[in-house]
Order: sequence, then C-alpha cells, then structure tokens
Amino acid sequence: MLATLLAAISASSLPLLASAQTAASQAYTPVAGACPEGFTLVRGTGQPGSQTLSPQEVAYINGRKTNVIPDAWKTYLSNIQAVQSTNASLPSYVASILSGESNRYPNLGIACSGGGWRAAMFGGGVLNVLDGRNATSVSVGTGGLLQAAQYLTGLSGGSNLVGSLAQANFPTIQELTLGPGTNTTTDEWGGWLAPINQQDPYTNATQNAEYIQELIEEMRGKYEAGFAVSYNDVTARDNGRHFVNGTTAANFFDTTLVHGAGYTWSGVANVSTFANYSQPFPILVATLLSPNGNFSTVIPDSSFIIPTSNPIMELNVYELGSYDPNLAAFTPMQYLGTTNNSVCYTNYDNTGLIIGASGDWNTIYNTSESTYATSEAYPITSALNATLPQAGIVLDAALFRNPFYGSIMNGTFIDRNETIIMMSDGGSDGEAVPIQPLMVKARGLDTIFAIDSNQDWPNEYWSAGGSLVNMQNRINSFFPTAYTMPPVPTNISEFIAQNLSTHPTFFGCDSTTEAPLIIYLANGGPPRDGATPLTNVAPNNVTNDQLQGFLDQTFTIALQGLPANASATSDSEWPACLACAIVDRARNATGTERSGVCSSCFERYCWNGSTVGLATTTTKSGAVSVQWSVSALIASLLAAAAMMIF
Ligand SMILES: *[C@@H]1O[C@H](CO)[C@@H](O)[C@H](O)[C@H]1NC(C)=O
Ligand SMILES: *[C@@H]1O[C@H](CO)[C@@H](O)[C@H](O)[C@H]1NC(C)=O
Ligand SMILES: *[C@@H]1O[C@H](CO)[C@@H](O)[C@H](O)[C@H]1NC(C)=O
Ligand SMILES: *[C@@H]1O[C@H](CO)[C@@H](O)[C@H](O)[C@H]1NC(C)=O
Ligand SMILES: *[C@@H]1O[C@H](CO)[C@@H](O)[C@H](O)[C@H]1NC(C)=O
Ligand SMILES: *[C@@H]1O[C@H](CO)[C@@H](O)[C@H](O)[C@H]1NC(C)=O
Ligand SMILES: *[C@@H]1O[C@H](CO)[C@@H](O)[C@H](O)[C@H]1NC(C)=O
Ligand SMILES: *[C@@H]1O[C@H](CO)[C@@H](O)[C@H](O)[C@H]1NC(C)=O
Ligand SMILES: *[C@@H]1O[C@H](CO)[C@@H](O)[C@H](O)[C@H]1NC(C)=O
Ligand SMILES: *[C@@H]1O[C@H](CO)[C@@H](O)[C@H](O)[C@H]1NC(C)=O
Ligand SMILES: *[C@@H]1O[C@H](CO)[C@@H](O)[C@H](O)[C@H]1NC(C)=O
Ligand SMILES: CC(=O)N[C@H]1CO[C@H](CO)[C@@H](O)[C@@H]1O
Repeated sequence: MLATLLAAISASSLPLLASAQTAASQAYTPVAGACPEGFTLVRGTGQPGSQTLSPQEVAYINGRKTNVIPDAWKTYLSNIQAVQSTNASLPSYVASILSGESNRYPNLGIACSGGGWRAAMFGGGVLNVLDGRNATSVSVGTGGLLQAAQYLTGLSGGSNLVGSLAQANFPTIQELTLGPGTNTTTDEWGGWLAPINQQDPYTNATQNAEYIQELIEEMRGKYEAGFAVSYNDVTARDNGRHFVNGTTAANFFDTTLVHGAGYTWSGVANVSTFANYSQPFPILVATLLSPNGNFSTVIPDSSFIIPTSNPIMELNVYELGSYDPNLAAFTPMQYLGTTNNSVCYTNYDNTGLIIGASGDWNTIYNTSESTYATSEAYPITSALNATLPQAGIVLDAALFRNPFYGSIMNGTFIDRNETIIMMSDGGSDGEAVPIQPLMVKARGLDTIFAIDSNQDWPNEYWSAGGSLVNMQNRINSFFPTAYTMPPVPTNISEFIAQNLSTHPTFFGCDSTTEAPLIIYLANGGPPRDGATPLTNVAPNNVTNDQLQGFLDQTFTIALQGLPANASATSDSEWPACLACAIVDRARNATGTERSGVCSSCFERYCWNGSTVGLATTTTKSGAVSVQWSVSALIASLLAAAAMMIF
C-alpha cells in the first residue's frame, strides 16, 4: 500500500492543482478580526487550592445542576427502583440522595478511553448502557446515568465518540453511530460512516492518493493565510467526513461539499442540547509534545514518546490549556490561533482538527529517520510538504500557534519560548483513559466512571489497566498535591493476576473522600455468555452489521458485572451495586454508614489493595486478533509495540 501510494504521488499523475481554493478550503480558513472588548488571551488558573474554572464552564455546570441534574437523578432512581423492587432492596440512603432529600447529589464524570475504532465503539456501547433513552438500559436499571453526569471526557478513539456526540446535538448512540436512517441535509448529522476506511476510502491506491491530495487542497487557504499545517489537518478534513455534521454515505465523495469545514468546537456551545444544559460537559484530552521535555520521564516502552511530566492538554468547547501546575493556564477555544490582544482569529478551532489533536498517534513513529520513513504517516506528510512546502516544523504532530508564548507562568511552562505548540495522541504518554480533567479539584467530582478499551494486555487488544497504573505514577512523581487519586495496582501484571479488568472494579471505596471513587469498566475479556468475542480487535473500518454486533456485545459486557458464582454469566445485583457506587461519596458526606446490599456489593466489587472480594477465573480464549481489516503495516507495528495506543 505504501509503495503504491508513494509511487502514485511522486509520479505526479496528480496535477498539482492551481491555488484556487475549493469551497472546503475557504470554509476551513481561519478568519482575522478585531479582538472583542475585554479579550484576555491567557487565563491563569491559579494553583490547586485556589484554582478557578472558566466563568463559562461554571455557568454551564450551574445551569446543568439547576435545570437538568435533579430530574435526571430522579429518573435514574425510578429506573433502578423498578428493577430492585422484587430483588435485594437498596438501602434507603440511595433514594434519599438521588431524590435530593439529602441535599447532596453525586458529582459524576464519565471518561472514554483511546483505542481507535475499538474504543469509539466500546465507549459507545457502554454509554448506551448508561443512556436513559435506551429502553433496555432503563429496564435493567442502569439507564439514566449519562443524563445525570456533569462531565464526559474523551481521548483519541474516545474523542471521536465524545466529539461527534457533542457536536451532533447529543443523539442516541444508535443514531450517532449508524446515522439517522433518513436522508439528511448537508449540514446535519449523517452517522460515523464506519464502513468507509479513514485515509483509504477506496480499494484503488491511486484513488486513495487522490483523496489524500484533495484533503491537502482543503487546507490551502489556512496555509496561505500563514498558518502551519500538518498531518493533523489531513486528519481534520477526514474527521470532518466521519465525526462532524455534513456528510452521508451518499455524498462522502462529493468534492463540491465542505464536509464539516466551518464547524468549530467552540460552536458546539450553540447546539440546542448544549444551550439548554442537556449534555454532560464534553472535554477532549491530548498530550503536549514538546521539543523541550524531560525525556527521562518517558514511560519505558517503545510506543510511549511523551514524558509523563509534560502537561496533559484539555480541549473543552470554551478553552484549551491544562490544570497541571506546570502550565496552569488556558486560552479561549473560540479564538485559538490568536497570539496577542489586538488581532483575534476565529474558525481555527475546526471540530475535526480538535478531535484529531486528541488522536494524532503518528508521532509515535517519529522516533528515528528510518522508522518515520517507513511509517504510515510518511507518504501523507511527504505529499503535504510537496504541495504546501514548510520548513522547520514537525509535520506529523498536531500544531497550534502558541498562545502561551512568553507565558505569564513565570517560566514553568516548557514551551514558553516556542511559537508553535505541538500535540499528540492523549495516550502517547501512557495514560489513555482521560481521568485527569475529572480529578481537577476545582471541578469537585466525587465519582468517575472510567471506560477503558485501550490495548495493553500483552499480545491482545484487551485492556489491562495500564492507564490507571501510569496515571498513579505520574501523580505521585510530579503532581502529588494537584490531584488525589485512589490507590490502584502498581503494574499491569497485578491488574491481570487479580482480574481487575475482566469485570467492573471499584477503586477508592475507603480512601479519603477527597479522592474520587473510580468505577472501572474495561474491555478486558470475552463476554461471559460464551458468545464469540467481537471486541478483541483493532479494525480500521467495520460494516454497519459489525458495528451493531460490537455495540450489542459491549452492552452484554457492560451489564454482566461480577457474578457471585464464577460459572454464572452475569450478576443480577450489578445495577444495584452500580447505584451503590454512584452514591457512595454522597453517602459518606451525609454521615451515613454504608449498609444493606451496598455493603455486600462493596465487598465484592471494591479493590482492597490486593484483590477484589471474589477470585474469578477467566480464560483468555477466543482471541480474534486482526480479524478485521488491519493493514499489514499496522499489523506488524502492533506486533512490535505490544502497548501501542491510538
Ligand atoms: C435518499 O435519497 C435518495 C436519492 O434522492 C433516494 O433514492 C432514497 O430513497 C432516499 N432515502 C431515504 C431513506 O429517504
Ligand atoms: C448537527 O446536526 C444535527 C441534526 O442532525 C443538529 O441538531 C446539530 O445542531 C448540528 N450540529 C451543529 C454543530 O450544527
Ligand atoms: C485506479 O484508479 C485510477 C484513477 O481513477 C484508474 O486510472 C485505474 O484504472 C484504477 N485501477 C484499477 C485497478 O481499477
Ligand atoms: C453562536 O451563535 C451566535 C449567533 O449566531 C454567534 O454570534 C456566535 O458567534 C456563536 N458562537 C460560537 C462559539 O460559535
Ligand atoms: C433541550 O433541547 C433538546 C433539543 O432541542 C430537547 O429535546 C430537550 O427536551 C431540551 N431539554 C430541556 C430540559 O429543555
Ligand atoms: C518540507 O519541505 C521543505 C522545503 O520546502 C524542507 O526544507 C523540509 O525539510 C521538508 N520537511 C520535511 C519534514 O520533509
Ligand atoms: C509571577 O511572578 C511575579 C513576581 O514574583 C508574581 O507577582 C506573580 O504572581 C507571578 N505570576 C504567576 C502567574 O505565578
Ligand atoms: C527554550 O527554552 C529552553 C529551556 O529554557 C531552551 O532549552 C531552548 O533552547 C529554548 N528554545 C528557544 C527556541 O529559544
Ligand atoms: C475497509 O476498507 C477497505 C478499504 O477501503 C475495504 O477494502 C474493506 O472491505 C473495508 N472493510 C469493511 C469491513 O468494510
Ligand atoms: C439499546 O442498546 C442496544 C444494544 O446496543 C441496541 O441494540 C438498541 O437498539 C438500543 N436501543 C435504543 C432505543 O437505542
Ligand atoms: C467517610 O470517609 C472517611 C474516609 O474514608 C471515613 O474515615 C469515615 O468514617 C466515613 N464516614 C462514613 C459515615 O462512612
Ligand atoms: C425485576 C428484576 O430485575 N428481577 C430479577 C431478580 O433477580 C432474578 C435473579 O436472581 C432475575 O431473574 C429477575 O429478573
């Protein structure tokens, strides 16, 4: 594939188009204007203890807490009570808390990990289980949690999920993934179009090269306006067709359409479910790829390239920056591209570009000339540089003009003297589950539902908790006062030996109430019902039937819980145990002792430092690695990098 693509490009069988810009190119170009009155380029967050959130985020969360969350908890309560009436009944404090009687609601955040299409689909399947619009989820007593959450974070494949969901106006997972099932106009949501391969949408290599060339042409306006463009702009234009409004299967190849150009991440604030606070506040996560980083803190694994001490970057619809103390600053998302207080750019924060920054995994190949030259990124960066030549920049990272240049932070930000900041896949520092924004103290969350479908089980595409292990090490080593994380195992082997990713596990049941309780649900093994495993894969594209099968099996996995009997396929108490975990910090805060079914649930589901309550045996049979289309190149890279993330 590589050789053909390169040959096709270098043979110049493709006319280098004259610099007339396509409609998409014009729609993608940042726009200069005067800065609004009172514009502030950089907002210092202050350090933990005296940290502030943006006024817009505070207003959003207050609006949500006032107008949406109380009813959402009541609905969830009635869902779980309907199931529980004939089974183990929940202690009365659950109803007191969820009904609002206790005056202390749970503060919930949900995190969707990286892991490519697998993670987008697995995360979607789990969100379906939590979604009060899915009748099955309502009937089993888990539906409604998504509606009650304050925050929803995504990273890489998880950002494809969270980003597309937020901008499409928070449709159901069925409609998000498979499309509305009716013809839409070109500014509406058309579905993920998962059967169409990203980058290689055709089976003909020449046509694929032409497709890439078309995407490159779509960034000409941005380039001519003086902005650096990179691989992530190619991704942005491709993401525009898959994860942003404006494309359907029928018009995917129509070159007259703008395919998501012109839609901005800050513009999500204008979709109706956001305007009325009906969505959990969406946050996408990337990592800072710095030429100045302390590379001795890179996790020693060939696939990790980013020092864990580098800031973890957060891209929410209002701001871009980090609460990590070594940056502790944000810039307004709507004016990204701006570097002073007089000329303000808008339209730089293209939705596909922002989603792409969270998942730009190409930088992991940029470890040596030879690795880079044989990587999947190379033909694309070569074609990009041949068409829109640029010297002195890293072409395979996500590039942004640096708003933090000469930063107010008195010299702690490692890229304070760079004019461009680079970002790479949120998982390329080893932390693919985006829990960092949910542990920011100013956000005050007490419960995190962490969905992990990253591939860190040796030689499999299952998850084995490495992201939590690495996050714990990062915090202990660099940010011990900024974040409080409950204890988790110190390595993946321990995670695997104790089966912590093969069923839901609660972390932090009895740690200080300052640390959030983590409900960890991973893609850690085959479903217990004995069905052929469908989720141990790393596909680049799937048919709609495969997508539906994957979602349905994820549904089973997310609902099976931890059976009291190792041979049982599911735990009928799991929805109740989940409710117990959701309210537990609020229970503690109201001075109530844990009791009833919640006590036995916690004995079973809590990690107590060495094990969970019940030893289970899980066989790792039925691995179906590379079952679907994975290019030979990717397959060989996967074999080389057991813990690669994207
Ligand atoms: C969508 O539009 C096409 C072309 O106009 C038409 O053939 C098709 O029946 C329409 N599909 C639906 C579901 O309306
Ligand atoms: C995307 O389309 C949906 C309808 O399918 C609409 O509700 C939503 O507002 C659109 N999003 C944006 C950013 O315009
Ligand atoms: C591939 O596409 C090119 C350009 O459209 C065309 O000339 C060529 O015949 C196609 N090759 C095959 C095998 O179909
Ligand atoms: C939201 O819509 C209003 C009215 O059309 C517009 O003025 C504003 O710029 C939009 N906000 C964003 C962030 O795009
Ligand atoms: C919020 O807006 C959406 C979309 O317009 C609508 O379906 C929903 O009922 C609204 N919710 C509230 C609480 O007003
Ligand atoms: C891109 O092209 C320029 C010349 O226009 C060259 O200086 C630079 O090294 C090229 N960059 C890469 C990464 O190949
Ligand atoms: C930077 O240092 C100055 C002088 O020590 C101090 O007044 C200021 O608060 C510091 N700014 C930040 C953002 O830490
Ligand atoms: C930026 O600062 C770092 C650390 O102080 C230094 O190593 C690097 O050379 C500087 N880079 C530039 C472009 O000035
Ligand atoms: C994925 O895309 C490739 C290349 O376009 C195609 O050959 C293959 O059939 C697709 N696979 C599925 C499952 O749709
Ligand atoms: C609920 O989720 C299941 C499992 O993926 C799915 O089959 C079903 O269509 C969903 N129902 C709704 C109403 O979205
Ligand atoms: C609340 O949690 C703290 C810290 O784990 C613990 O010391 C205290 O006993 C708990 N209170 C109740 C009522 O459970
Ligand atoms: C209403 C309800 O969920 N009932 C369940 C009670 O538990 C048994 C198994 O113990 C299930 O079969 C019922 O569906």
